[in-house]
Amino acid sequence: ATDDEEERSAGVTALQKRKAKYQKFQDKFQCDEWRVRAYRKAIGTLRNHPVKISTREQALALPQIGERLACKIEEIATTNRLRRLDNVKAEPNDHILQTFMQVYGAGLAKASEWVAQGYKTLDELLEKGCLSENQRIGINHYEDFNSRIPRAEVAQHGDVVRQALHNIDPAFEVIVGGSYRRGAATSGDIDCLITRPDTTSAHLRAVVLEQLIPTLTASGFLVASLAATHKDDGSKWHGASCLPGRKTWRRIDLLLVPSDELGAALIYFTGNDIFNRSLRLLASTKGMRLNQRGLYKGCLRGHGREKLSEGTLVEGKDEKRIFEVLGVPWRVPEHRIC
Ligand code: DCP
Ligand code: MG
Ligand code: MN
Repeated sequence: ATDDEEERSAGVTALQKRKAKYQKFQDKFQCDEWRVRAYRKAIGTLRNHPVKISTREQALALPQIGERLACKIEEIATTNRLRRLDNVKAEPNDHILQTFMQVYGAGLAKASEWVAQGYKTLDELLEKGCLSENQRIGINHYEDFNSRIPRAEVAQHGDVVRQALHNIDPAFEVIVGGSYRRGAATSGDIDCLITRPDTTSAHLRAVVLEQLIPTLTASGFLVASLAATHKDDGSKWHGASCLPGRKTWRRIDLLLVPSDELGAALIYFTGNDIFNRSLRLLASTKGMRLNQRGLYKGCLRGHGREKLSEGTLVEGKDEKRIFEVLGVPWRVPEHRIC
């Protein structure tokens, strides 16, 4: 289920970060690997020594410790620091890494890879880098995707989607979620929840993928398709949109929500992410489970919080009711910031 997947993907991201960090460390010190080994041996020696070593002479008397290391040991033992380390500057590549990480579709792993390959600018990457189609779009629209979208413009994008859907079937509803629903003055992207009473998710998907998206692509509003997922019946489409007469491309997410799940989806896609996390945690402490499709009870968990049984659906449709069952006073979207 989605909440567990998310915890897992957060775990994976953390692992990737650690790996990139380690990689960077490794790249930097590759040339003097012997020095790392020397330090490791010296550390081992010091650890095994029964009394604290505080002078150069004492250190020199030990195995695996030479003149230069002995001096450093004395400095650390007497001043509690190593002056040489005070001058170690932040990695010169850090700002390049930061730049690359903000390319849509590139995570820390990809960005580190580009840095390791020696790329220094986005232009260099465009020219010579090995890029996926989405990464190329991400770089070509780097400024666009990294600038905040004024609230009024977010609403306009939502209006275009709503209008096009109403032309297909007036029963469809579009709710702009995410930071916009929380009342933010600017948003990073446009999160459109698309729903319709009494509809299966297969029907939602058919209308959106086979009618809405082609229509809005033909009209020039949808300018790129970046990713689509249809796991577990839940459907998301990620892309880019551009208002008529404008040049700036915006990131837009279309989230297909069967009406039975609207309440849970509203909670999930309104966020913010930290608020969601704390609601999920609260649910699990009450023996329930909350995800973007509903609130479930009788969900058995093992010692590591791993799921042993799915549980039964308590509420999915009604946002307020989900708060009620959880025992949380209703919070307007504007106050769902942690
Ligand atoms: N979400 C979440 N956990 C994540 C990612 C998203 O719970 N790891 C939920 C909460 C978010 C919502 O999805 O509010 C929409 O995700 P966005 O990434 O679009 O984030 P926001 O809309 O909140 O902020 P922004 O203005 O940056 O788009
Ligand atoms: Mg958003
Ligand atoms: Mn989004």
